[in-house]
Amino acid sequence: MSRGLFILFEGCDRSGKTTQSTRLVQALKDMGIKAKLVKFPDRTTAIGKMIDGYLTQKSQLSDQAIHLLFSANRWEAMNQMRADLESGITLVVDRYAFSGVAFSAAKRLDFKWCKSPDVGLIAPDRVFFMDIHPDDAAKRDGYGEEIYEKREFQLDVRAKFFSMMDKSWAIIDAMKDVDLIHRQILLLTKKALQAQEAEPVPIAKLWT
Ligand code: Z5A
Repeated sequence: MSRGLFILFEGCDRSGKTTQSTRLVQALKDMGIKAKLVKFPDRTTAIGKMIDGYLTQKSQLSDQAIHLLFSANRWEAMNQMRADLESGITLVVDRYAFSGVAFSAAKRLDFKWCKSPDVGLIAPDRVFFMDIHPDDAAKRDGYGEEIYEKREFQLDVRAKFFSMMDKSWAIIDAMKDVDLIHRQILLLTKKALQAQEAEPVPIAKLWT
């Protein structure tokens, strides 16, 4: 049995990551493909609860401490994610280490330092970057409720994402119609699954 793929959604706030990752998982299941949604931060764990307190501005943490908590929140999920991938489940992940680096580097923490705690995590096979200008994101429901949702900061975060892209990334115009985006992403995912079937690639490590 071939392994599952690690499909990642990254992007700025309110860009539609949750909308599209949820729809992709459902579409894959409808096609008979084993798929699971994973979201970071996972606010259900003890570490995740500390992160949630920070994001909703109920507690304060230094920039370094919150950065390391986000990373720890990913590391605590690694064994399960590896087991799922090895058992043939395709993981659709909503935010990951690139968010970690983009947000912390935008706070002026050293870029290399920001990457270091996430070195060796499982690397994604395909990344969909949901691209939206912060001015357009600000018009969407729920924007501005959490600590990072400020225009200049979001512009910097977007630039940091662009600096980390490689050939596994696809830039998706997040201003398009929800159904249209879904069809585009499903097509790209099917291609990635076919490529993996034809020429299997082992699970890789991030930034090694
Ligand atoms: N963070 C970090 O600093 N370090 C890390 O390591 C990680 C994260 C992992 C919480 O993340 C914060 O944590 C986040 C980054 C930081 N910054 N903030 N604030 P989160 O993922 O839990 O929350 P979020 O980034 O704010 O994402 P979100 O609220 O889940 O937004 P989204 O998933 O990208 O969008 P959505 O919920 O699918 O859609 C938002 C709205 O737009 C909703 O009303 C939709 O109906 C609408 N929508 C969606 N698509 C469309 C289209 N195509 N057209 C029109 N309207 C649309």
